[in-house]
Amino acid sequence: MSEIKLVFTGSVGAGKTTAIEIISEIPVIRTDVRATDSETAKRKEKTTVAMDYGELTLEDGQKLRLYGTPGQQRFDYMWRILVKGALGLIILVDNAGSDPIGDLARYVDNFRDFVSNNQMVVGVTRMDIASEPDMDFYHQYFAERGIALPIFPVDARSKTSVVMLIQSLIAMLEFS
Ligand SMILES: Nc1nc2c(ncn2[C@@H]2O[C@H](COP(=O)(O)OP(=O)(O)OP(=O)(O)O)[C@@H](O)[C@H]2O)c(=O)[nH]1
Ligand SMILES: [Mg+2]
Repeated sequence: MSEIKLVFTGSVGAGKTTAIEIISEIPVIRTDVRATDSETAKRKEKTTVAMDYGELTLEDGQKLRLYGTPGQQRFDYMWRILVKGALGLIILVDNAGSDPIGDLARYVDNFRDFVSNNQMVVGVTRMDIASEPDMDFYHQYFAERGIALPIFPVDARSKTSVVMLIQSLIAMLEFS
């Protein structure tokens, strides 16, 4: 594996753009614009409308191409375009959102075709703002539905935190 394409997806404001910015070794190509719909605008000033793109080379020389999707459902055509050729998916969920479990369930469902042939990890962000639901709750919710999901708490503003999440995804790819 010389180059690996990974895609960050997940709910509006979960930290996809932030995560790619913090780990990318090149200036990130981003397509953030001022949020126009009231639902997004009350949560954050800017939102991704097409994609983010960054790159990261791991210590062993493995090069990662990192793509971020828009969170807003109305741009879901971009989700399908961006996952083409990707080997792994990272779903970020904003734990301080109004329905984090529902958000995650929707993304898992949306990407179920991709996930049946590829690997996926979940990062739950903003747990410092909202500690509930906790990790046990997430694990139990998906286990009860027969969905095996590696779920980790992450802070999208922390390079170590995001790199750890990516390392776990890469490890899953290597052993799959
Ligand atoms: N307190 C806290 N803030 C966080 C954490 N992770 C991310 N953030 C903040 O949450 C915001 C996330 O914004 P973006 O990175 O634009 O989110 P996005 O997922 O790209 O959103 P869309 O492109 O609109 O879908 C930023 O202000 C981050 O600084 C966290 O763990 N704790
Ligand atoms: Mg974004």
